[in-house]
Amino acid sequence: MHIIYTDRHHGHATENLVINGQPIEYRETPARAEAILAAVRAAQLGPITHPVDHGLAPILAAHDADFVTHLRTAYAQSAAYFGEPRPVIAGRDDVTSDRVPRCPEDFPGRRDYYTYDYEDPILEGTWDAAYWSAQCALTAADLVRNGNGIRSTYALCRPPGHHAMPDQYGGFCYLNNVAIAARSLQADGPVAILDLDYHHGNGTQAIFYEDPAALFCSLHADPEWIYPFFWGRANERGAGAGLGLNRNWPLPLHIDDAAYLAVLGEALGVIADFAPKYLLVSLGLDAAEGDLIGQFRITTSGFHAIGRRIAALGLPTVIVQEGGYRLDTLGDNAVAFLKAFETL
Ligand code: Q9C
Ligand code: ZN
Repeated sequence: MHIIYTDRHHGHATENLVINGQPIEYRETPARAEAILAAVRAAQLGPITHPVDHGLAPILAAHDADFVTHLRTAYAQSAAYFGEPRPVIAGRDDVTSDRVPRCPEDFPGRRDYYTYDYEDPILEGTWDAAYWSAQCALTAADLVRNGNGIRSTYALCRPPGHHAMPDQYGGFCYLNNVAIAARSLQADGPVAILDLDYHHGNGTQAIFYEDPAALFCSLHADPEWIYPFFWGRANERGAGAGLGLNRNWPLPLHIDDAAYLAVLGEALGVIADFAPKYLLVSLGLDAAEGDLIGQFRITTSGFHAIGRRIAALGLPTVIVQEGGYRLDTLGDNAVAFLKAFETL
């Protein structure tokens, strides 16, 4: 298993965010990636290499140019507007699916326009971290595409990506790493994306909603109760030429291994029928038992079983890291999942 990682995420780090006067714990920390890195290194899963710089072009295949410009420049825009550098945080206190029809001219208006929630800071190092996180996914995709007998790769991405929409960030995500990698692989043929994060992959869903060359399947906590609330219901089936190629499985909040594996079997059947050239997996380890944000009960052996079922599809597979917040089991769960691909 080839693993792609860089420490460029370290500049995107905060633990004491203040949102509308309230201190909140920001759990999407550098320690997450470090815990996984230490575990995959100790398990000797394979070479760990740096991402190759693909530039902005493949990012712009998944995101709008004005949005990418905003992400790249928001920190400096904010410093100029307020007369001092400070974290960029939206001026609302809840997730919203509402949006003003056009991007406002003033900075606070622009700041809020490009995000649909409220707890994702843009710090001095956020653009750099998000850019290199996307490059990790792109490099992982290249290795599978170029063959050389490589059947599966793992992009140890941070920050995560699957909540990032074509032109809005949210859910700790800025650039949609898995979508960017998927778009690059689509040059060779249709792709399937399987999203295992505890939360619905609303960003990935939005990017491919009308795309006939991408199947999106997501298993996640029921958005009736759980973030991102406005997206992830079973009746969201795609549109236009992509109608039927978006599939959501909203699940009960405390689902265990056995019940999860049964639903996964359904999703894998849908993927097998689609017969994609490549499979991409959004690996959210926040489905784990005892996660600090998620409430599912997937065990370490459960993650191995999930990996085995997916590997049994026999598809060239790019695995992209998403959420996962329980630091003491994160590494073991990642290794358990990834080990299932050793025989692919
Ligand atoms: N008090 C990912 O897992 N809301 N994003 C959490 C915690 C946002 C999760 C509230 C959850 C976003 C990639
Ligand atoms: Zn998540």
